[in-house]
Amino acid sequence: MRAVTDTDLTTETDHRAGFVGLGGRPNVGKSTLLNRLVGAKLAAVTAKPQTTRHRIVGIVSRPDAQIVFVDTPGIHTARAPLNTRMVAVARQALGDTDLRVLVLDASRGVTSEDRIIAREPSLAHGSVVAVTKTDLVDQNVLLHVCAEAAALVPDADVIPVSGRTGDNISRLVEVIVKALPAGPPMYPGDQLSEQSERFVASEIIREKVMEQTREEIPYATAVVVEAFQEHPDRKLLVIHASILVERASQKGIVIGDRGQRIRDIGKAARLDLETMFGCRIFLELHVKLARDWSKDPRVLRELGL
Ligand SMILES: Nc1nc2c(ncn2[C@@H]2O[C@H](COP(=O)(O)OP(=O)(O)OP(=O)(O)O)[C@@H](O)[C@H]2O)c(=O)[nH]1
Ligand SMILES: [Mg+2]
Repeated sequence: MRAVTDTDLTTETDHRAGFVGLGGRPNVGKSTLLNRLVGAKLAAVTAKPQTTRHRIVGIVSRPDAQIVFVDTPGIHTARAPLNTRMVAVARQALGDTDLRVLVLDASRGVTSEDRIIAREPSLAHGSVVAVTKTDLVDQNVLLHVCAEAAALVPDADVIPVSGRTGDNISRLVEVIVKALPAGPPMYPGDQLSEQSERFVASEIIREKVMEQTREEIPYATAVVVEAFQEHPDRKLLVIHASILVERASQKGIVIGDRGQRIRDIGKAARLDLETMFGCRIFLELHVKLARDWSKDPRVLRELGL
């Protein structure tokens, strides 16, 4: 035991900490916002809706506050088992936060889906609305969307931001910090996320698969890291990953003509993995038929869903 000093008392009463959920419809820019807020690429981002499938944590630590951001899958009307699980993950993750940020897309305005989602129990009592993608609209449109957002969630702080350019992000952070409960940090100050390196690697690869395929393929694929071997002194990481497909016909599409597509996916993923892990990467990708994996509770569980 040790004597309580003035410094301890100041720290305990002034420090704020909490979990802050980022929720909203698919494709509004939640993951881009998470990556920008944390200053690291933790979540996969693609132009296609329903990119995020898991709860993704990103931690911001400062002397006066620790904000644990929780990125979530987009909430949508889900019928298929994978989608149902994604929406359940989003609701559960948002429900377990201290503060929720409803994310809206300035370039789309407030849509009927946004109106339904704003009333979700998991997002209700959200006192902050982030209207993102402000770089895509002019000032008049932005004012209009912010007014609609304010009417949608009365008493909320409506903050226009751009996840892409970083515009007004510091204002969003200040508003969030003010709304957090007092409390000590929950994670070590240098911890950025909760996800394992294997998971981060699988998401980087999945992002490239989703970006480089079309129609049903982005939704019929998943990535499993089979091996993740760090060489001594960490100059090289050897990663073996399987890209799961649901049907035999999808295998050839992912592999591409004479293997071109899988090579492109591998190259793009390797470059991002090297940046992420700060070392050379040897990446081996393998396309594996896991028939109807997205409907199989066992596989979904293995994928953490
Ligand atoms: N111009 C612009 N584009 C953005 C911004 N934020 C996100 N985007 C783009 O919008 C698309 C969707 O972004 P995500 O961050 O993946 O959106 P999300 O809400 O996480 O989507 P889901 O994971 O599918 O729910 C991508 O093409 C992003 O590059 C922004 O501030 N400005
Ligand atoms: Mg996302």
